[in-house]
Amino acid sequence: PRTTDDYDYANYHTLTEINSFMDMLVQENPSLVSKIEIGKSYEGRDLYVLKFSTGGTKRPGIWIDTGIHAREWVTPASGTWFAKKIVTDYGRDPTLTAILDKIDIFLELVTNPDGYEYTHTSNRMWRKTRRINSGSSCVGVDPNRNWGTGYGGAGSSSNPCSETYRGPSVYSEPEVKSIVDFTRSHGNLKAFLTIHSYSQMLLYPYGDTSAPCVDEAELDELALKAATALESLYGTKYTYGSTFDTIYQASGVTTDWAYDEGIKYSYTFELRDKGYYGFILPADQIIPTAQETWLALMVIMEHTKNNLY
Ligand code: PAY
Ligand code: ZN
Repeated sequence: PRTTDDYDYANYHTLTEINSFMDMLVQENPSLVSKIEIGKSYEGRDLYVLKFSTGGTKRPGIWIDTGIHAREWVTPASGTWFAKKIVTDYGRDPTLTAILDKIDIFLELVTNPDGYEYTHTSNRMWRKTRRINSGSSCVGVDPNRNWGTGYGGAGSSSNPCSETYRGPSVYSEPEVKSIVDFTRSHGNLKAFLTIHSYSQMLLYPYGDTSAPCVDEAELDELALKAATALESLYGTKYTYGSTFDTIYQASGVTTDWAYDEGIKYSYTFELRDKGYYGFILPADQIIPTAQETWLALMVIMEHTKNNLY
């Protein structure tokens, strides 16, 4: 494709194709979209974040990441669709326009590029980063067990061969550390939305403990509204609640960290399906998945805009 209008949103794409999508989007919408490099992956690939901003200085921000787990292909595919949706709807859809007139959106499409590339070249079911672990023949760290809150606890593994290996130390993965550094230097993120698949769930803190977070009532009510909006389009049913109560104990996860950094609206999405196809979701479900998820994202983003803190 030579423009983002020609891009095939209904199919899965390689890292190279997604990178060229980002460049086209920036080129076509220079006053709305820019591309930031927040660091480099373990294997040296650039970590890119799309910034959607209509101006201002240090406006409040909303973070969205997709593709932190390599095999969860529907997530970067949906993220790409979200990016196009934002540039299409800004100035046309009043709700999105009002959000972007106050808030910047940061979108990292391929948060684990080494792993993503590996799922295209070698092993479609790869989850982790591609770190070489000293003293082990097993490769990779789970980038969703490597964050500072609850790091090392139950619900993560010290075994490099495990799919939930937490890594040699907290923030050891450059893919994670780059987001930590970006978030802290920005200092004004108000929502942090990390997108996974599969399970059809909307999860909020905590994952490492059954103790409720202090904002649980508000996060739960907002999750209900977001899940209701999502379901309204195609009837896709989500369950929601804390990670601990809803899926399982998981420690060192993104949302627990983001929440404890002071970012109240911190959620993990688990997109389609509930396990029939699992990670190998057929490509004809990409656009419907993105469309329904967008409705939930809009609910959370609008609530964030109306409840800045
Ligand atoms: O961040 O809420 C969280 C933790 C839950 C996810 C995790 O284990 O990292 C859930 C799994 C994921 O998306 O990675 C669920 C999928 C189906 C899996 O790999 O088990
Ligand atoms: Zn995941």
